[in-house]
Amino acid sequence: MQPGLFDDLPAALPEGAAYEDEFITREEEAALLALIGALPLQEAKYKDYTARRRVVSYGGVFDYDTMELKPAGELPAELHWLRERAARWLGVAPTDFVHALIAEYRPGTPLGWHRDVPQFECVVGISLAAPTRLRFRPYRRDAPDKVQRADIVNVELQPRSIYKLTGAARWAWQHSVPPVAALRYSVTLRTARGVMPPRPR
Ligand SMILES: O=C(O)CCC(=O)C(=O)O
Repeated sequence: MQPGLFDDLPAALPEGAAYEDEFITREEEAALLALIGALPLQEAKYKDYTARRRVVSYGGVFDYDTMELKPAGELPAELHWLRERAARWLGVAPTDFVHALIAEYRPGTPLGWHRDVPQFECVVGISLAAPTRLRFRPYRRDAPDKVQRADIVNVELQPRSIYKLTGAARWAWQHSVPPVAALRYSVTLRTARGVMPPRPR
């Protein structure tokens, strides 16, 4: 069984997903939290809906009104080491990560069921501060909410851990985060559509 999975839930993550604890040290986590505290996080907008999640994007920002990727600033230099380490872990070049999103989840903040926008391919996520669950359900285009409870797969995201969503986990499953119990942050990095590791890891 992969570390971090709940004992009473299905053992296997969807194909193309992986999870690893202690990807960064406590000191690195503290430095990232201090850095994030100084970044211009804003409540995310999805058309008419303003989410409770506060975010800042680098390398591109997805405009949900036009459904297009618009330009955004470069990833701050203080985050390059994290991008490099995550790239090594995934098996791509650091600059293959063309997008970064830093997200803050204040207590009670959820992230609804979704697949990431199709402009991107692989997703990796590094978790900071409080733990939470990442939930997966098979993506059914015809009836997204008709998924059986038994089909839902959960992984507990510990602070300092990393996960990846590639292949089927990325395209054939949706994911969500239930309302968090305590303040949590994530740094997610995305490759451009079609850019993936040469061999599955
Ligand atoms: O916070 C996380 O780890 C999940 C992020 C996510 O799914 C997203 O930003 O699309």
